[in-house]
Amino acid sequence: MKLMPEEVQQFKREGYLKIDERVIDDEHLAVLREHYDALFAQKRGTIGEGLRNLAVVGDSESDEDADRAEEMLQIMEMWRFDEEYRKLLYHKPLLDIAESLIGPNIQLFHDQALYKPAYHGGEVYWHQDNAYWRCDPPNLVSIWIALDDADEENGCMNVIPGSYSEGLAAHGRAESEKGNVPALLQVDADVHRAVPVPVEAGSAMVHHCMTLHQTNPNRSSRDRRAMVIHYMPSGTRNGNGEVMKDNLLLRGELA
Ligand SMILES: O=C(O)CCC(=O)C(=O)O
Repeated sequence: MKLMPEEVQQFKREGYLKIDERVIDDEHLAVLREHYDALFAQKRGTIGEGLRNLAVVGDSESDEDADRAEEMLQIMEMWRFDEEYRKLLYHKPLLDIAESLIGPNIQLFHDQALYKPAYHGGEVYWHQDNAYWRCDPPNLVSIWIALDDADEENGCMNVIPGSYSEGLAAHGRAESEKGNVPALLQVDADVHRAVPVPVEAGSAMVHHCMTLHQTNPNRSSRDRRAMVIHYMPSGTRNGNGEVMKDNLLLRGELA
């Protein structure tokens, strides 16, 4: 499922792309949903052990006074917990998309499940992924896979087209987490330039690690389950300047 040249051009212009074809069929989607729900159920109540609530308000997620009325739940490194998610890293349609954008030698940076529950799903503030990651060169791409229909009502992605080529914006600490470590970041984005990217279940969008993006709270009656895989060209350096040679090689060769 290599991208067409005009799709690659669109990505190069805008820093994001909605993938028109399904990347996950119905049968596969049912399995991924089942395993996703099972992992979130298993980890409920274990904040700090792989599960985070990015919407928590307070000094820390474990703080007894923290307000957890909103939930923007995250499990990092799903592939380490579940074989179906490990296999997903090697799913051909996804790697073909990544290869079209970053070339044949592809390593995993990391993956994450981002679950915005119905009625009380929290916001993710405007940010560029590389404000967190500080990777060099900043050429990573993320495939954001919808496990439920994601639209403006339940918190689909919003992006600022073209922002990826405008440099790293000055991010501040997000208010919600106050003194918490690791802190969430946020930036004042020009929201007039923002466009929503609704994605149907089983489909995906891809964004560049310098693209400004955000998701709104979910006040709808529908869950918004999503899975994101962050791919990097082999040879990418981390924020300490080290080549990440130990990250999983998903396709091709180590640089
Ligand atoms: O899924 C979300 O709500 C946020 C996604 C995001 O920030 C990302 O994929 O980098």
